[in-house]
Amino acid sequence: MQDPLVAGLRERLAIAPEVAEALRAGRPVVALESTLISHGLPFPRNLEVAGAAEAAVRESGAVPATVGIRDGRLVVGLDAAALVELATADGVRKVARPTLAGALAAGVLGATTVSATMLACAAAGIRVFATGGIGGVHPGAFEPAVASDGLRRPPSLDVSVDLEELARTPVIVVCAGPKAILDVRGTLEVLESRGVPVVALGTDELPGFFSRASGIPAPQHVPDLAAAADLVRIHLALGLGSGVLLCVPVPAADELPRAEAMAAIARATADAEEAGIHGPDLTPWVLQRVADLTDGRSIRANTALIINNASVAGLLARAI
Ligand code: PSU
Ligand code: MN
Repeated sequence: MQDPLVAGLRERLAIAPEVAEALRAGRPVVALESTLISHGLPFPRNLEVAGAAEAAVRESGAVPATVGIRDGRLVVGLDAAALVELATADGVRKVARPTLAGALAAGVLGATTVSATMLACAAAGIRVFATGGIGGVHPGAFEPAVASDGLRRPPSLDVSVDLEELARTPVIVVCAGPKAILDVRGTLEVLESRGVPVVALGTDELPGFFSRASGIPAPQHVPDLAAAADLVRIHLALGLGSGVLLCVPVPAADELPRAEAMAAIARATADAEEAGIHGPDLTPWVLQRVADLTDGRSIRANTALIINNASVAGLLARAI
């Protein structure tokens, strides 16, 4: 990222004292996003996960910094009261790169997605960030969909700005793979075109978000954390400008069997089309529908993978 951009963003940061001190001393810091709290998981699970992800980062020996927006500032290191507000308030704004200035101007409470959280990381000097899954290419983004009324809908062109951010901001994003509700192959193609390394940890298959497997070979893989840290260090040192997507499988005990996940996702995606859900509302709507269709088992997987990613990110931040 260009320095003038970071400088402008830096003026908008409010960094918590503990995080600022750790950054000054060169101690490891892991950023966490807040859209999964406000839009990705239901209360009270969302609040539990927010706390558990921070605790997992600490147990790994790093300082957690959950990112959000309030009073015209990008807050890096939200306090407990702010986390409660994000988890419970109605109408929290979902803020990404295109809506960042609007949310800052309005002075509203906002939750940052992967793209906005990466921007905060770049400005604050945080190199490692943990989330659940990234946004990507939605099914039907590039091909016309046939709706149940028999009418052909034009391609939606719905590609998450998360992919653009990974292409232009040098931050390491630890996730459990692109969210399985996406066109995962299409998402990998866009990431490759845009120069983003996608690296699976401890498996040669791309992790499938709710399930450990996706049936898709990982573009790159490393056997362990030390190897991941080497790759990441070299990537950052090359100055290529892009981020890295490190994909970690959901813990085996908490995964959703792949067949069950795929069936629920297919149904939820069709229901979203039927209900006319589009744009930024689509991801939260489909995740909620998948949760209903699996009697909450998807939420158990989603919760476990977020906490596991936070823990791995903490270890990675220490290793680099
Ligand atoms: N990870 C989760 N649940 C979520 C998200 C990530 O486990 O809800 C959020 C992230 O903030 C991601 C966003 O950036 O979903 C993608 O939204 P969209 O498809 O509208 O770009
Ligand atoms: Mn979208």
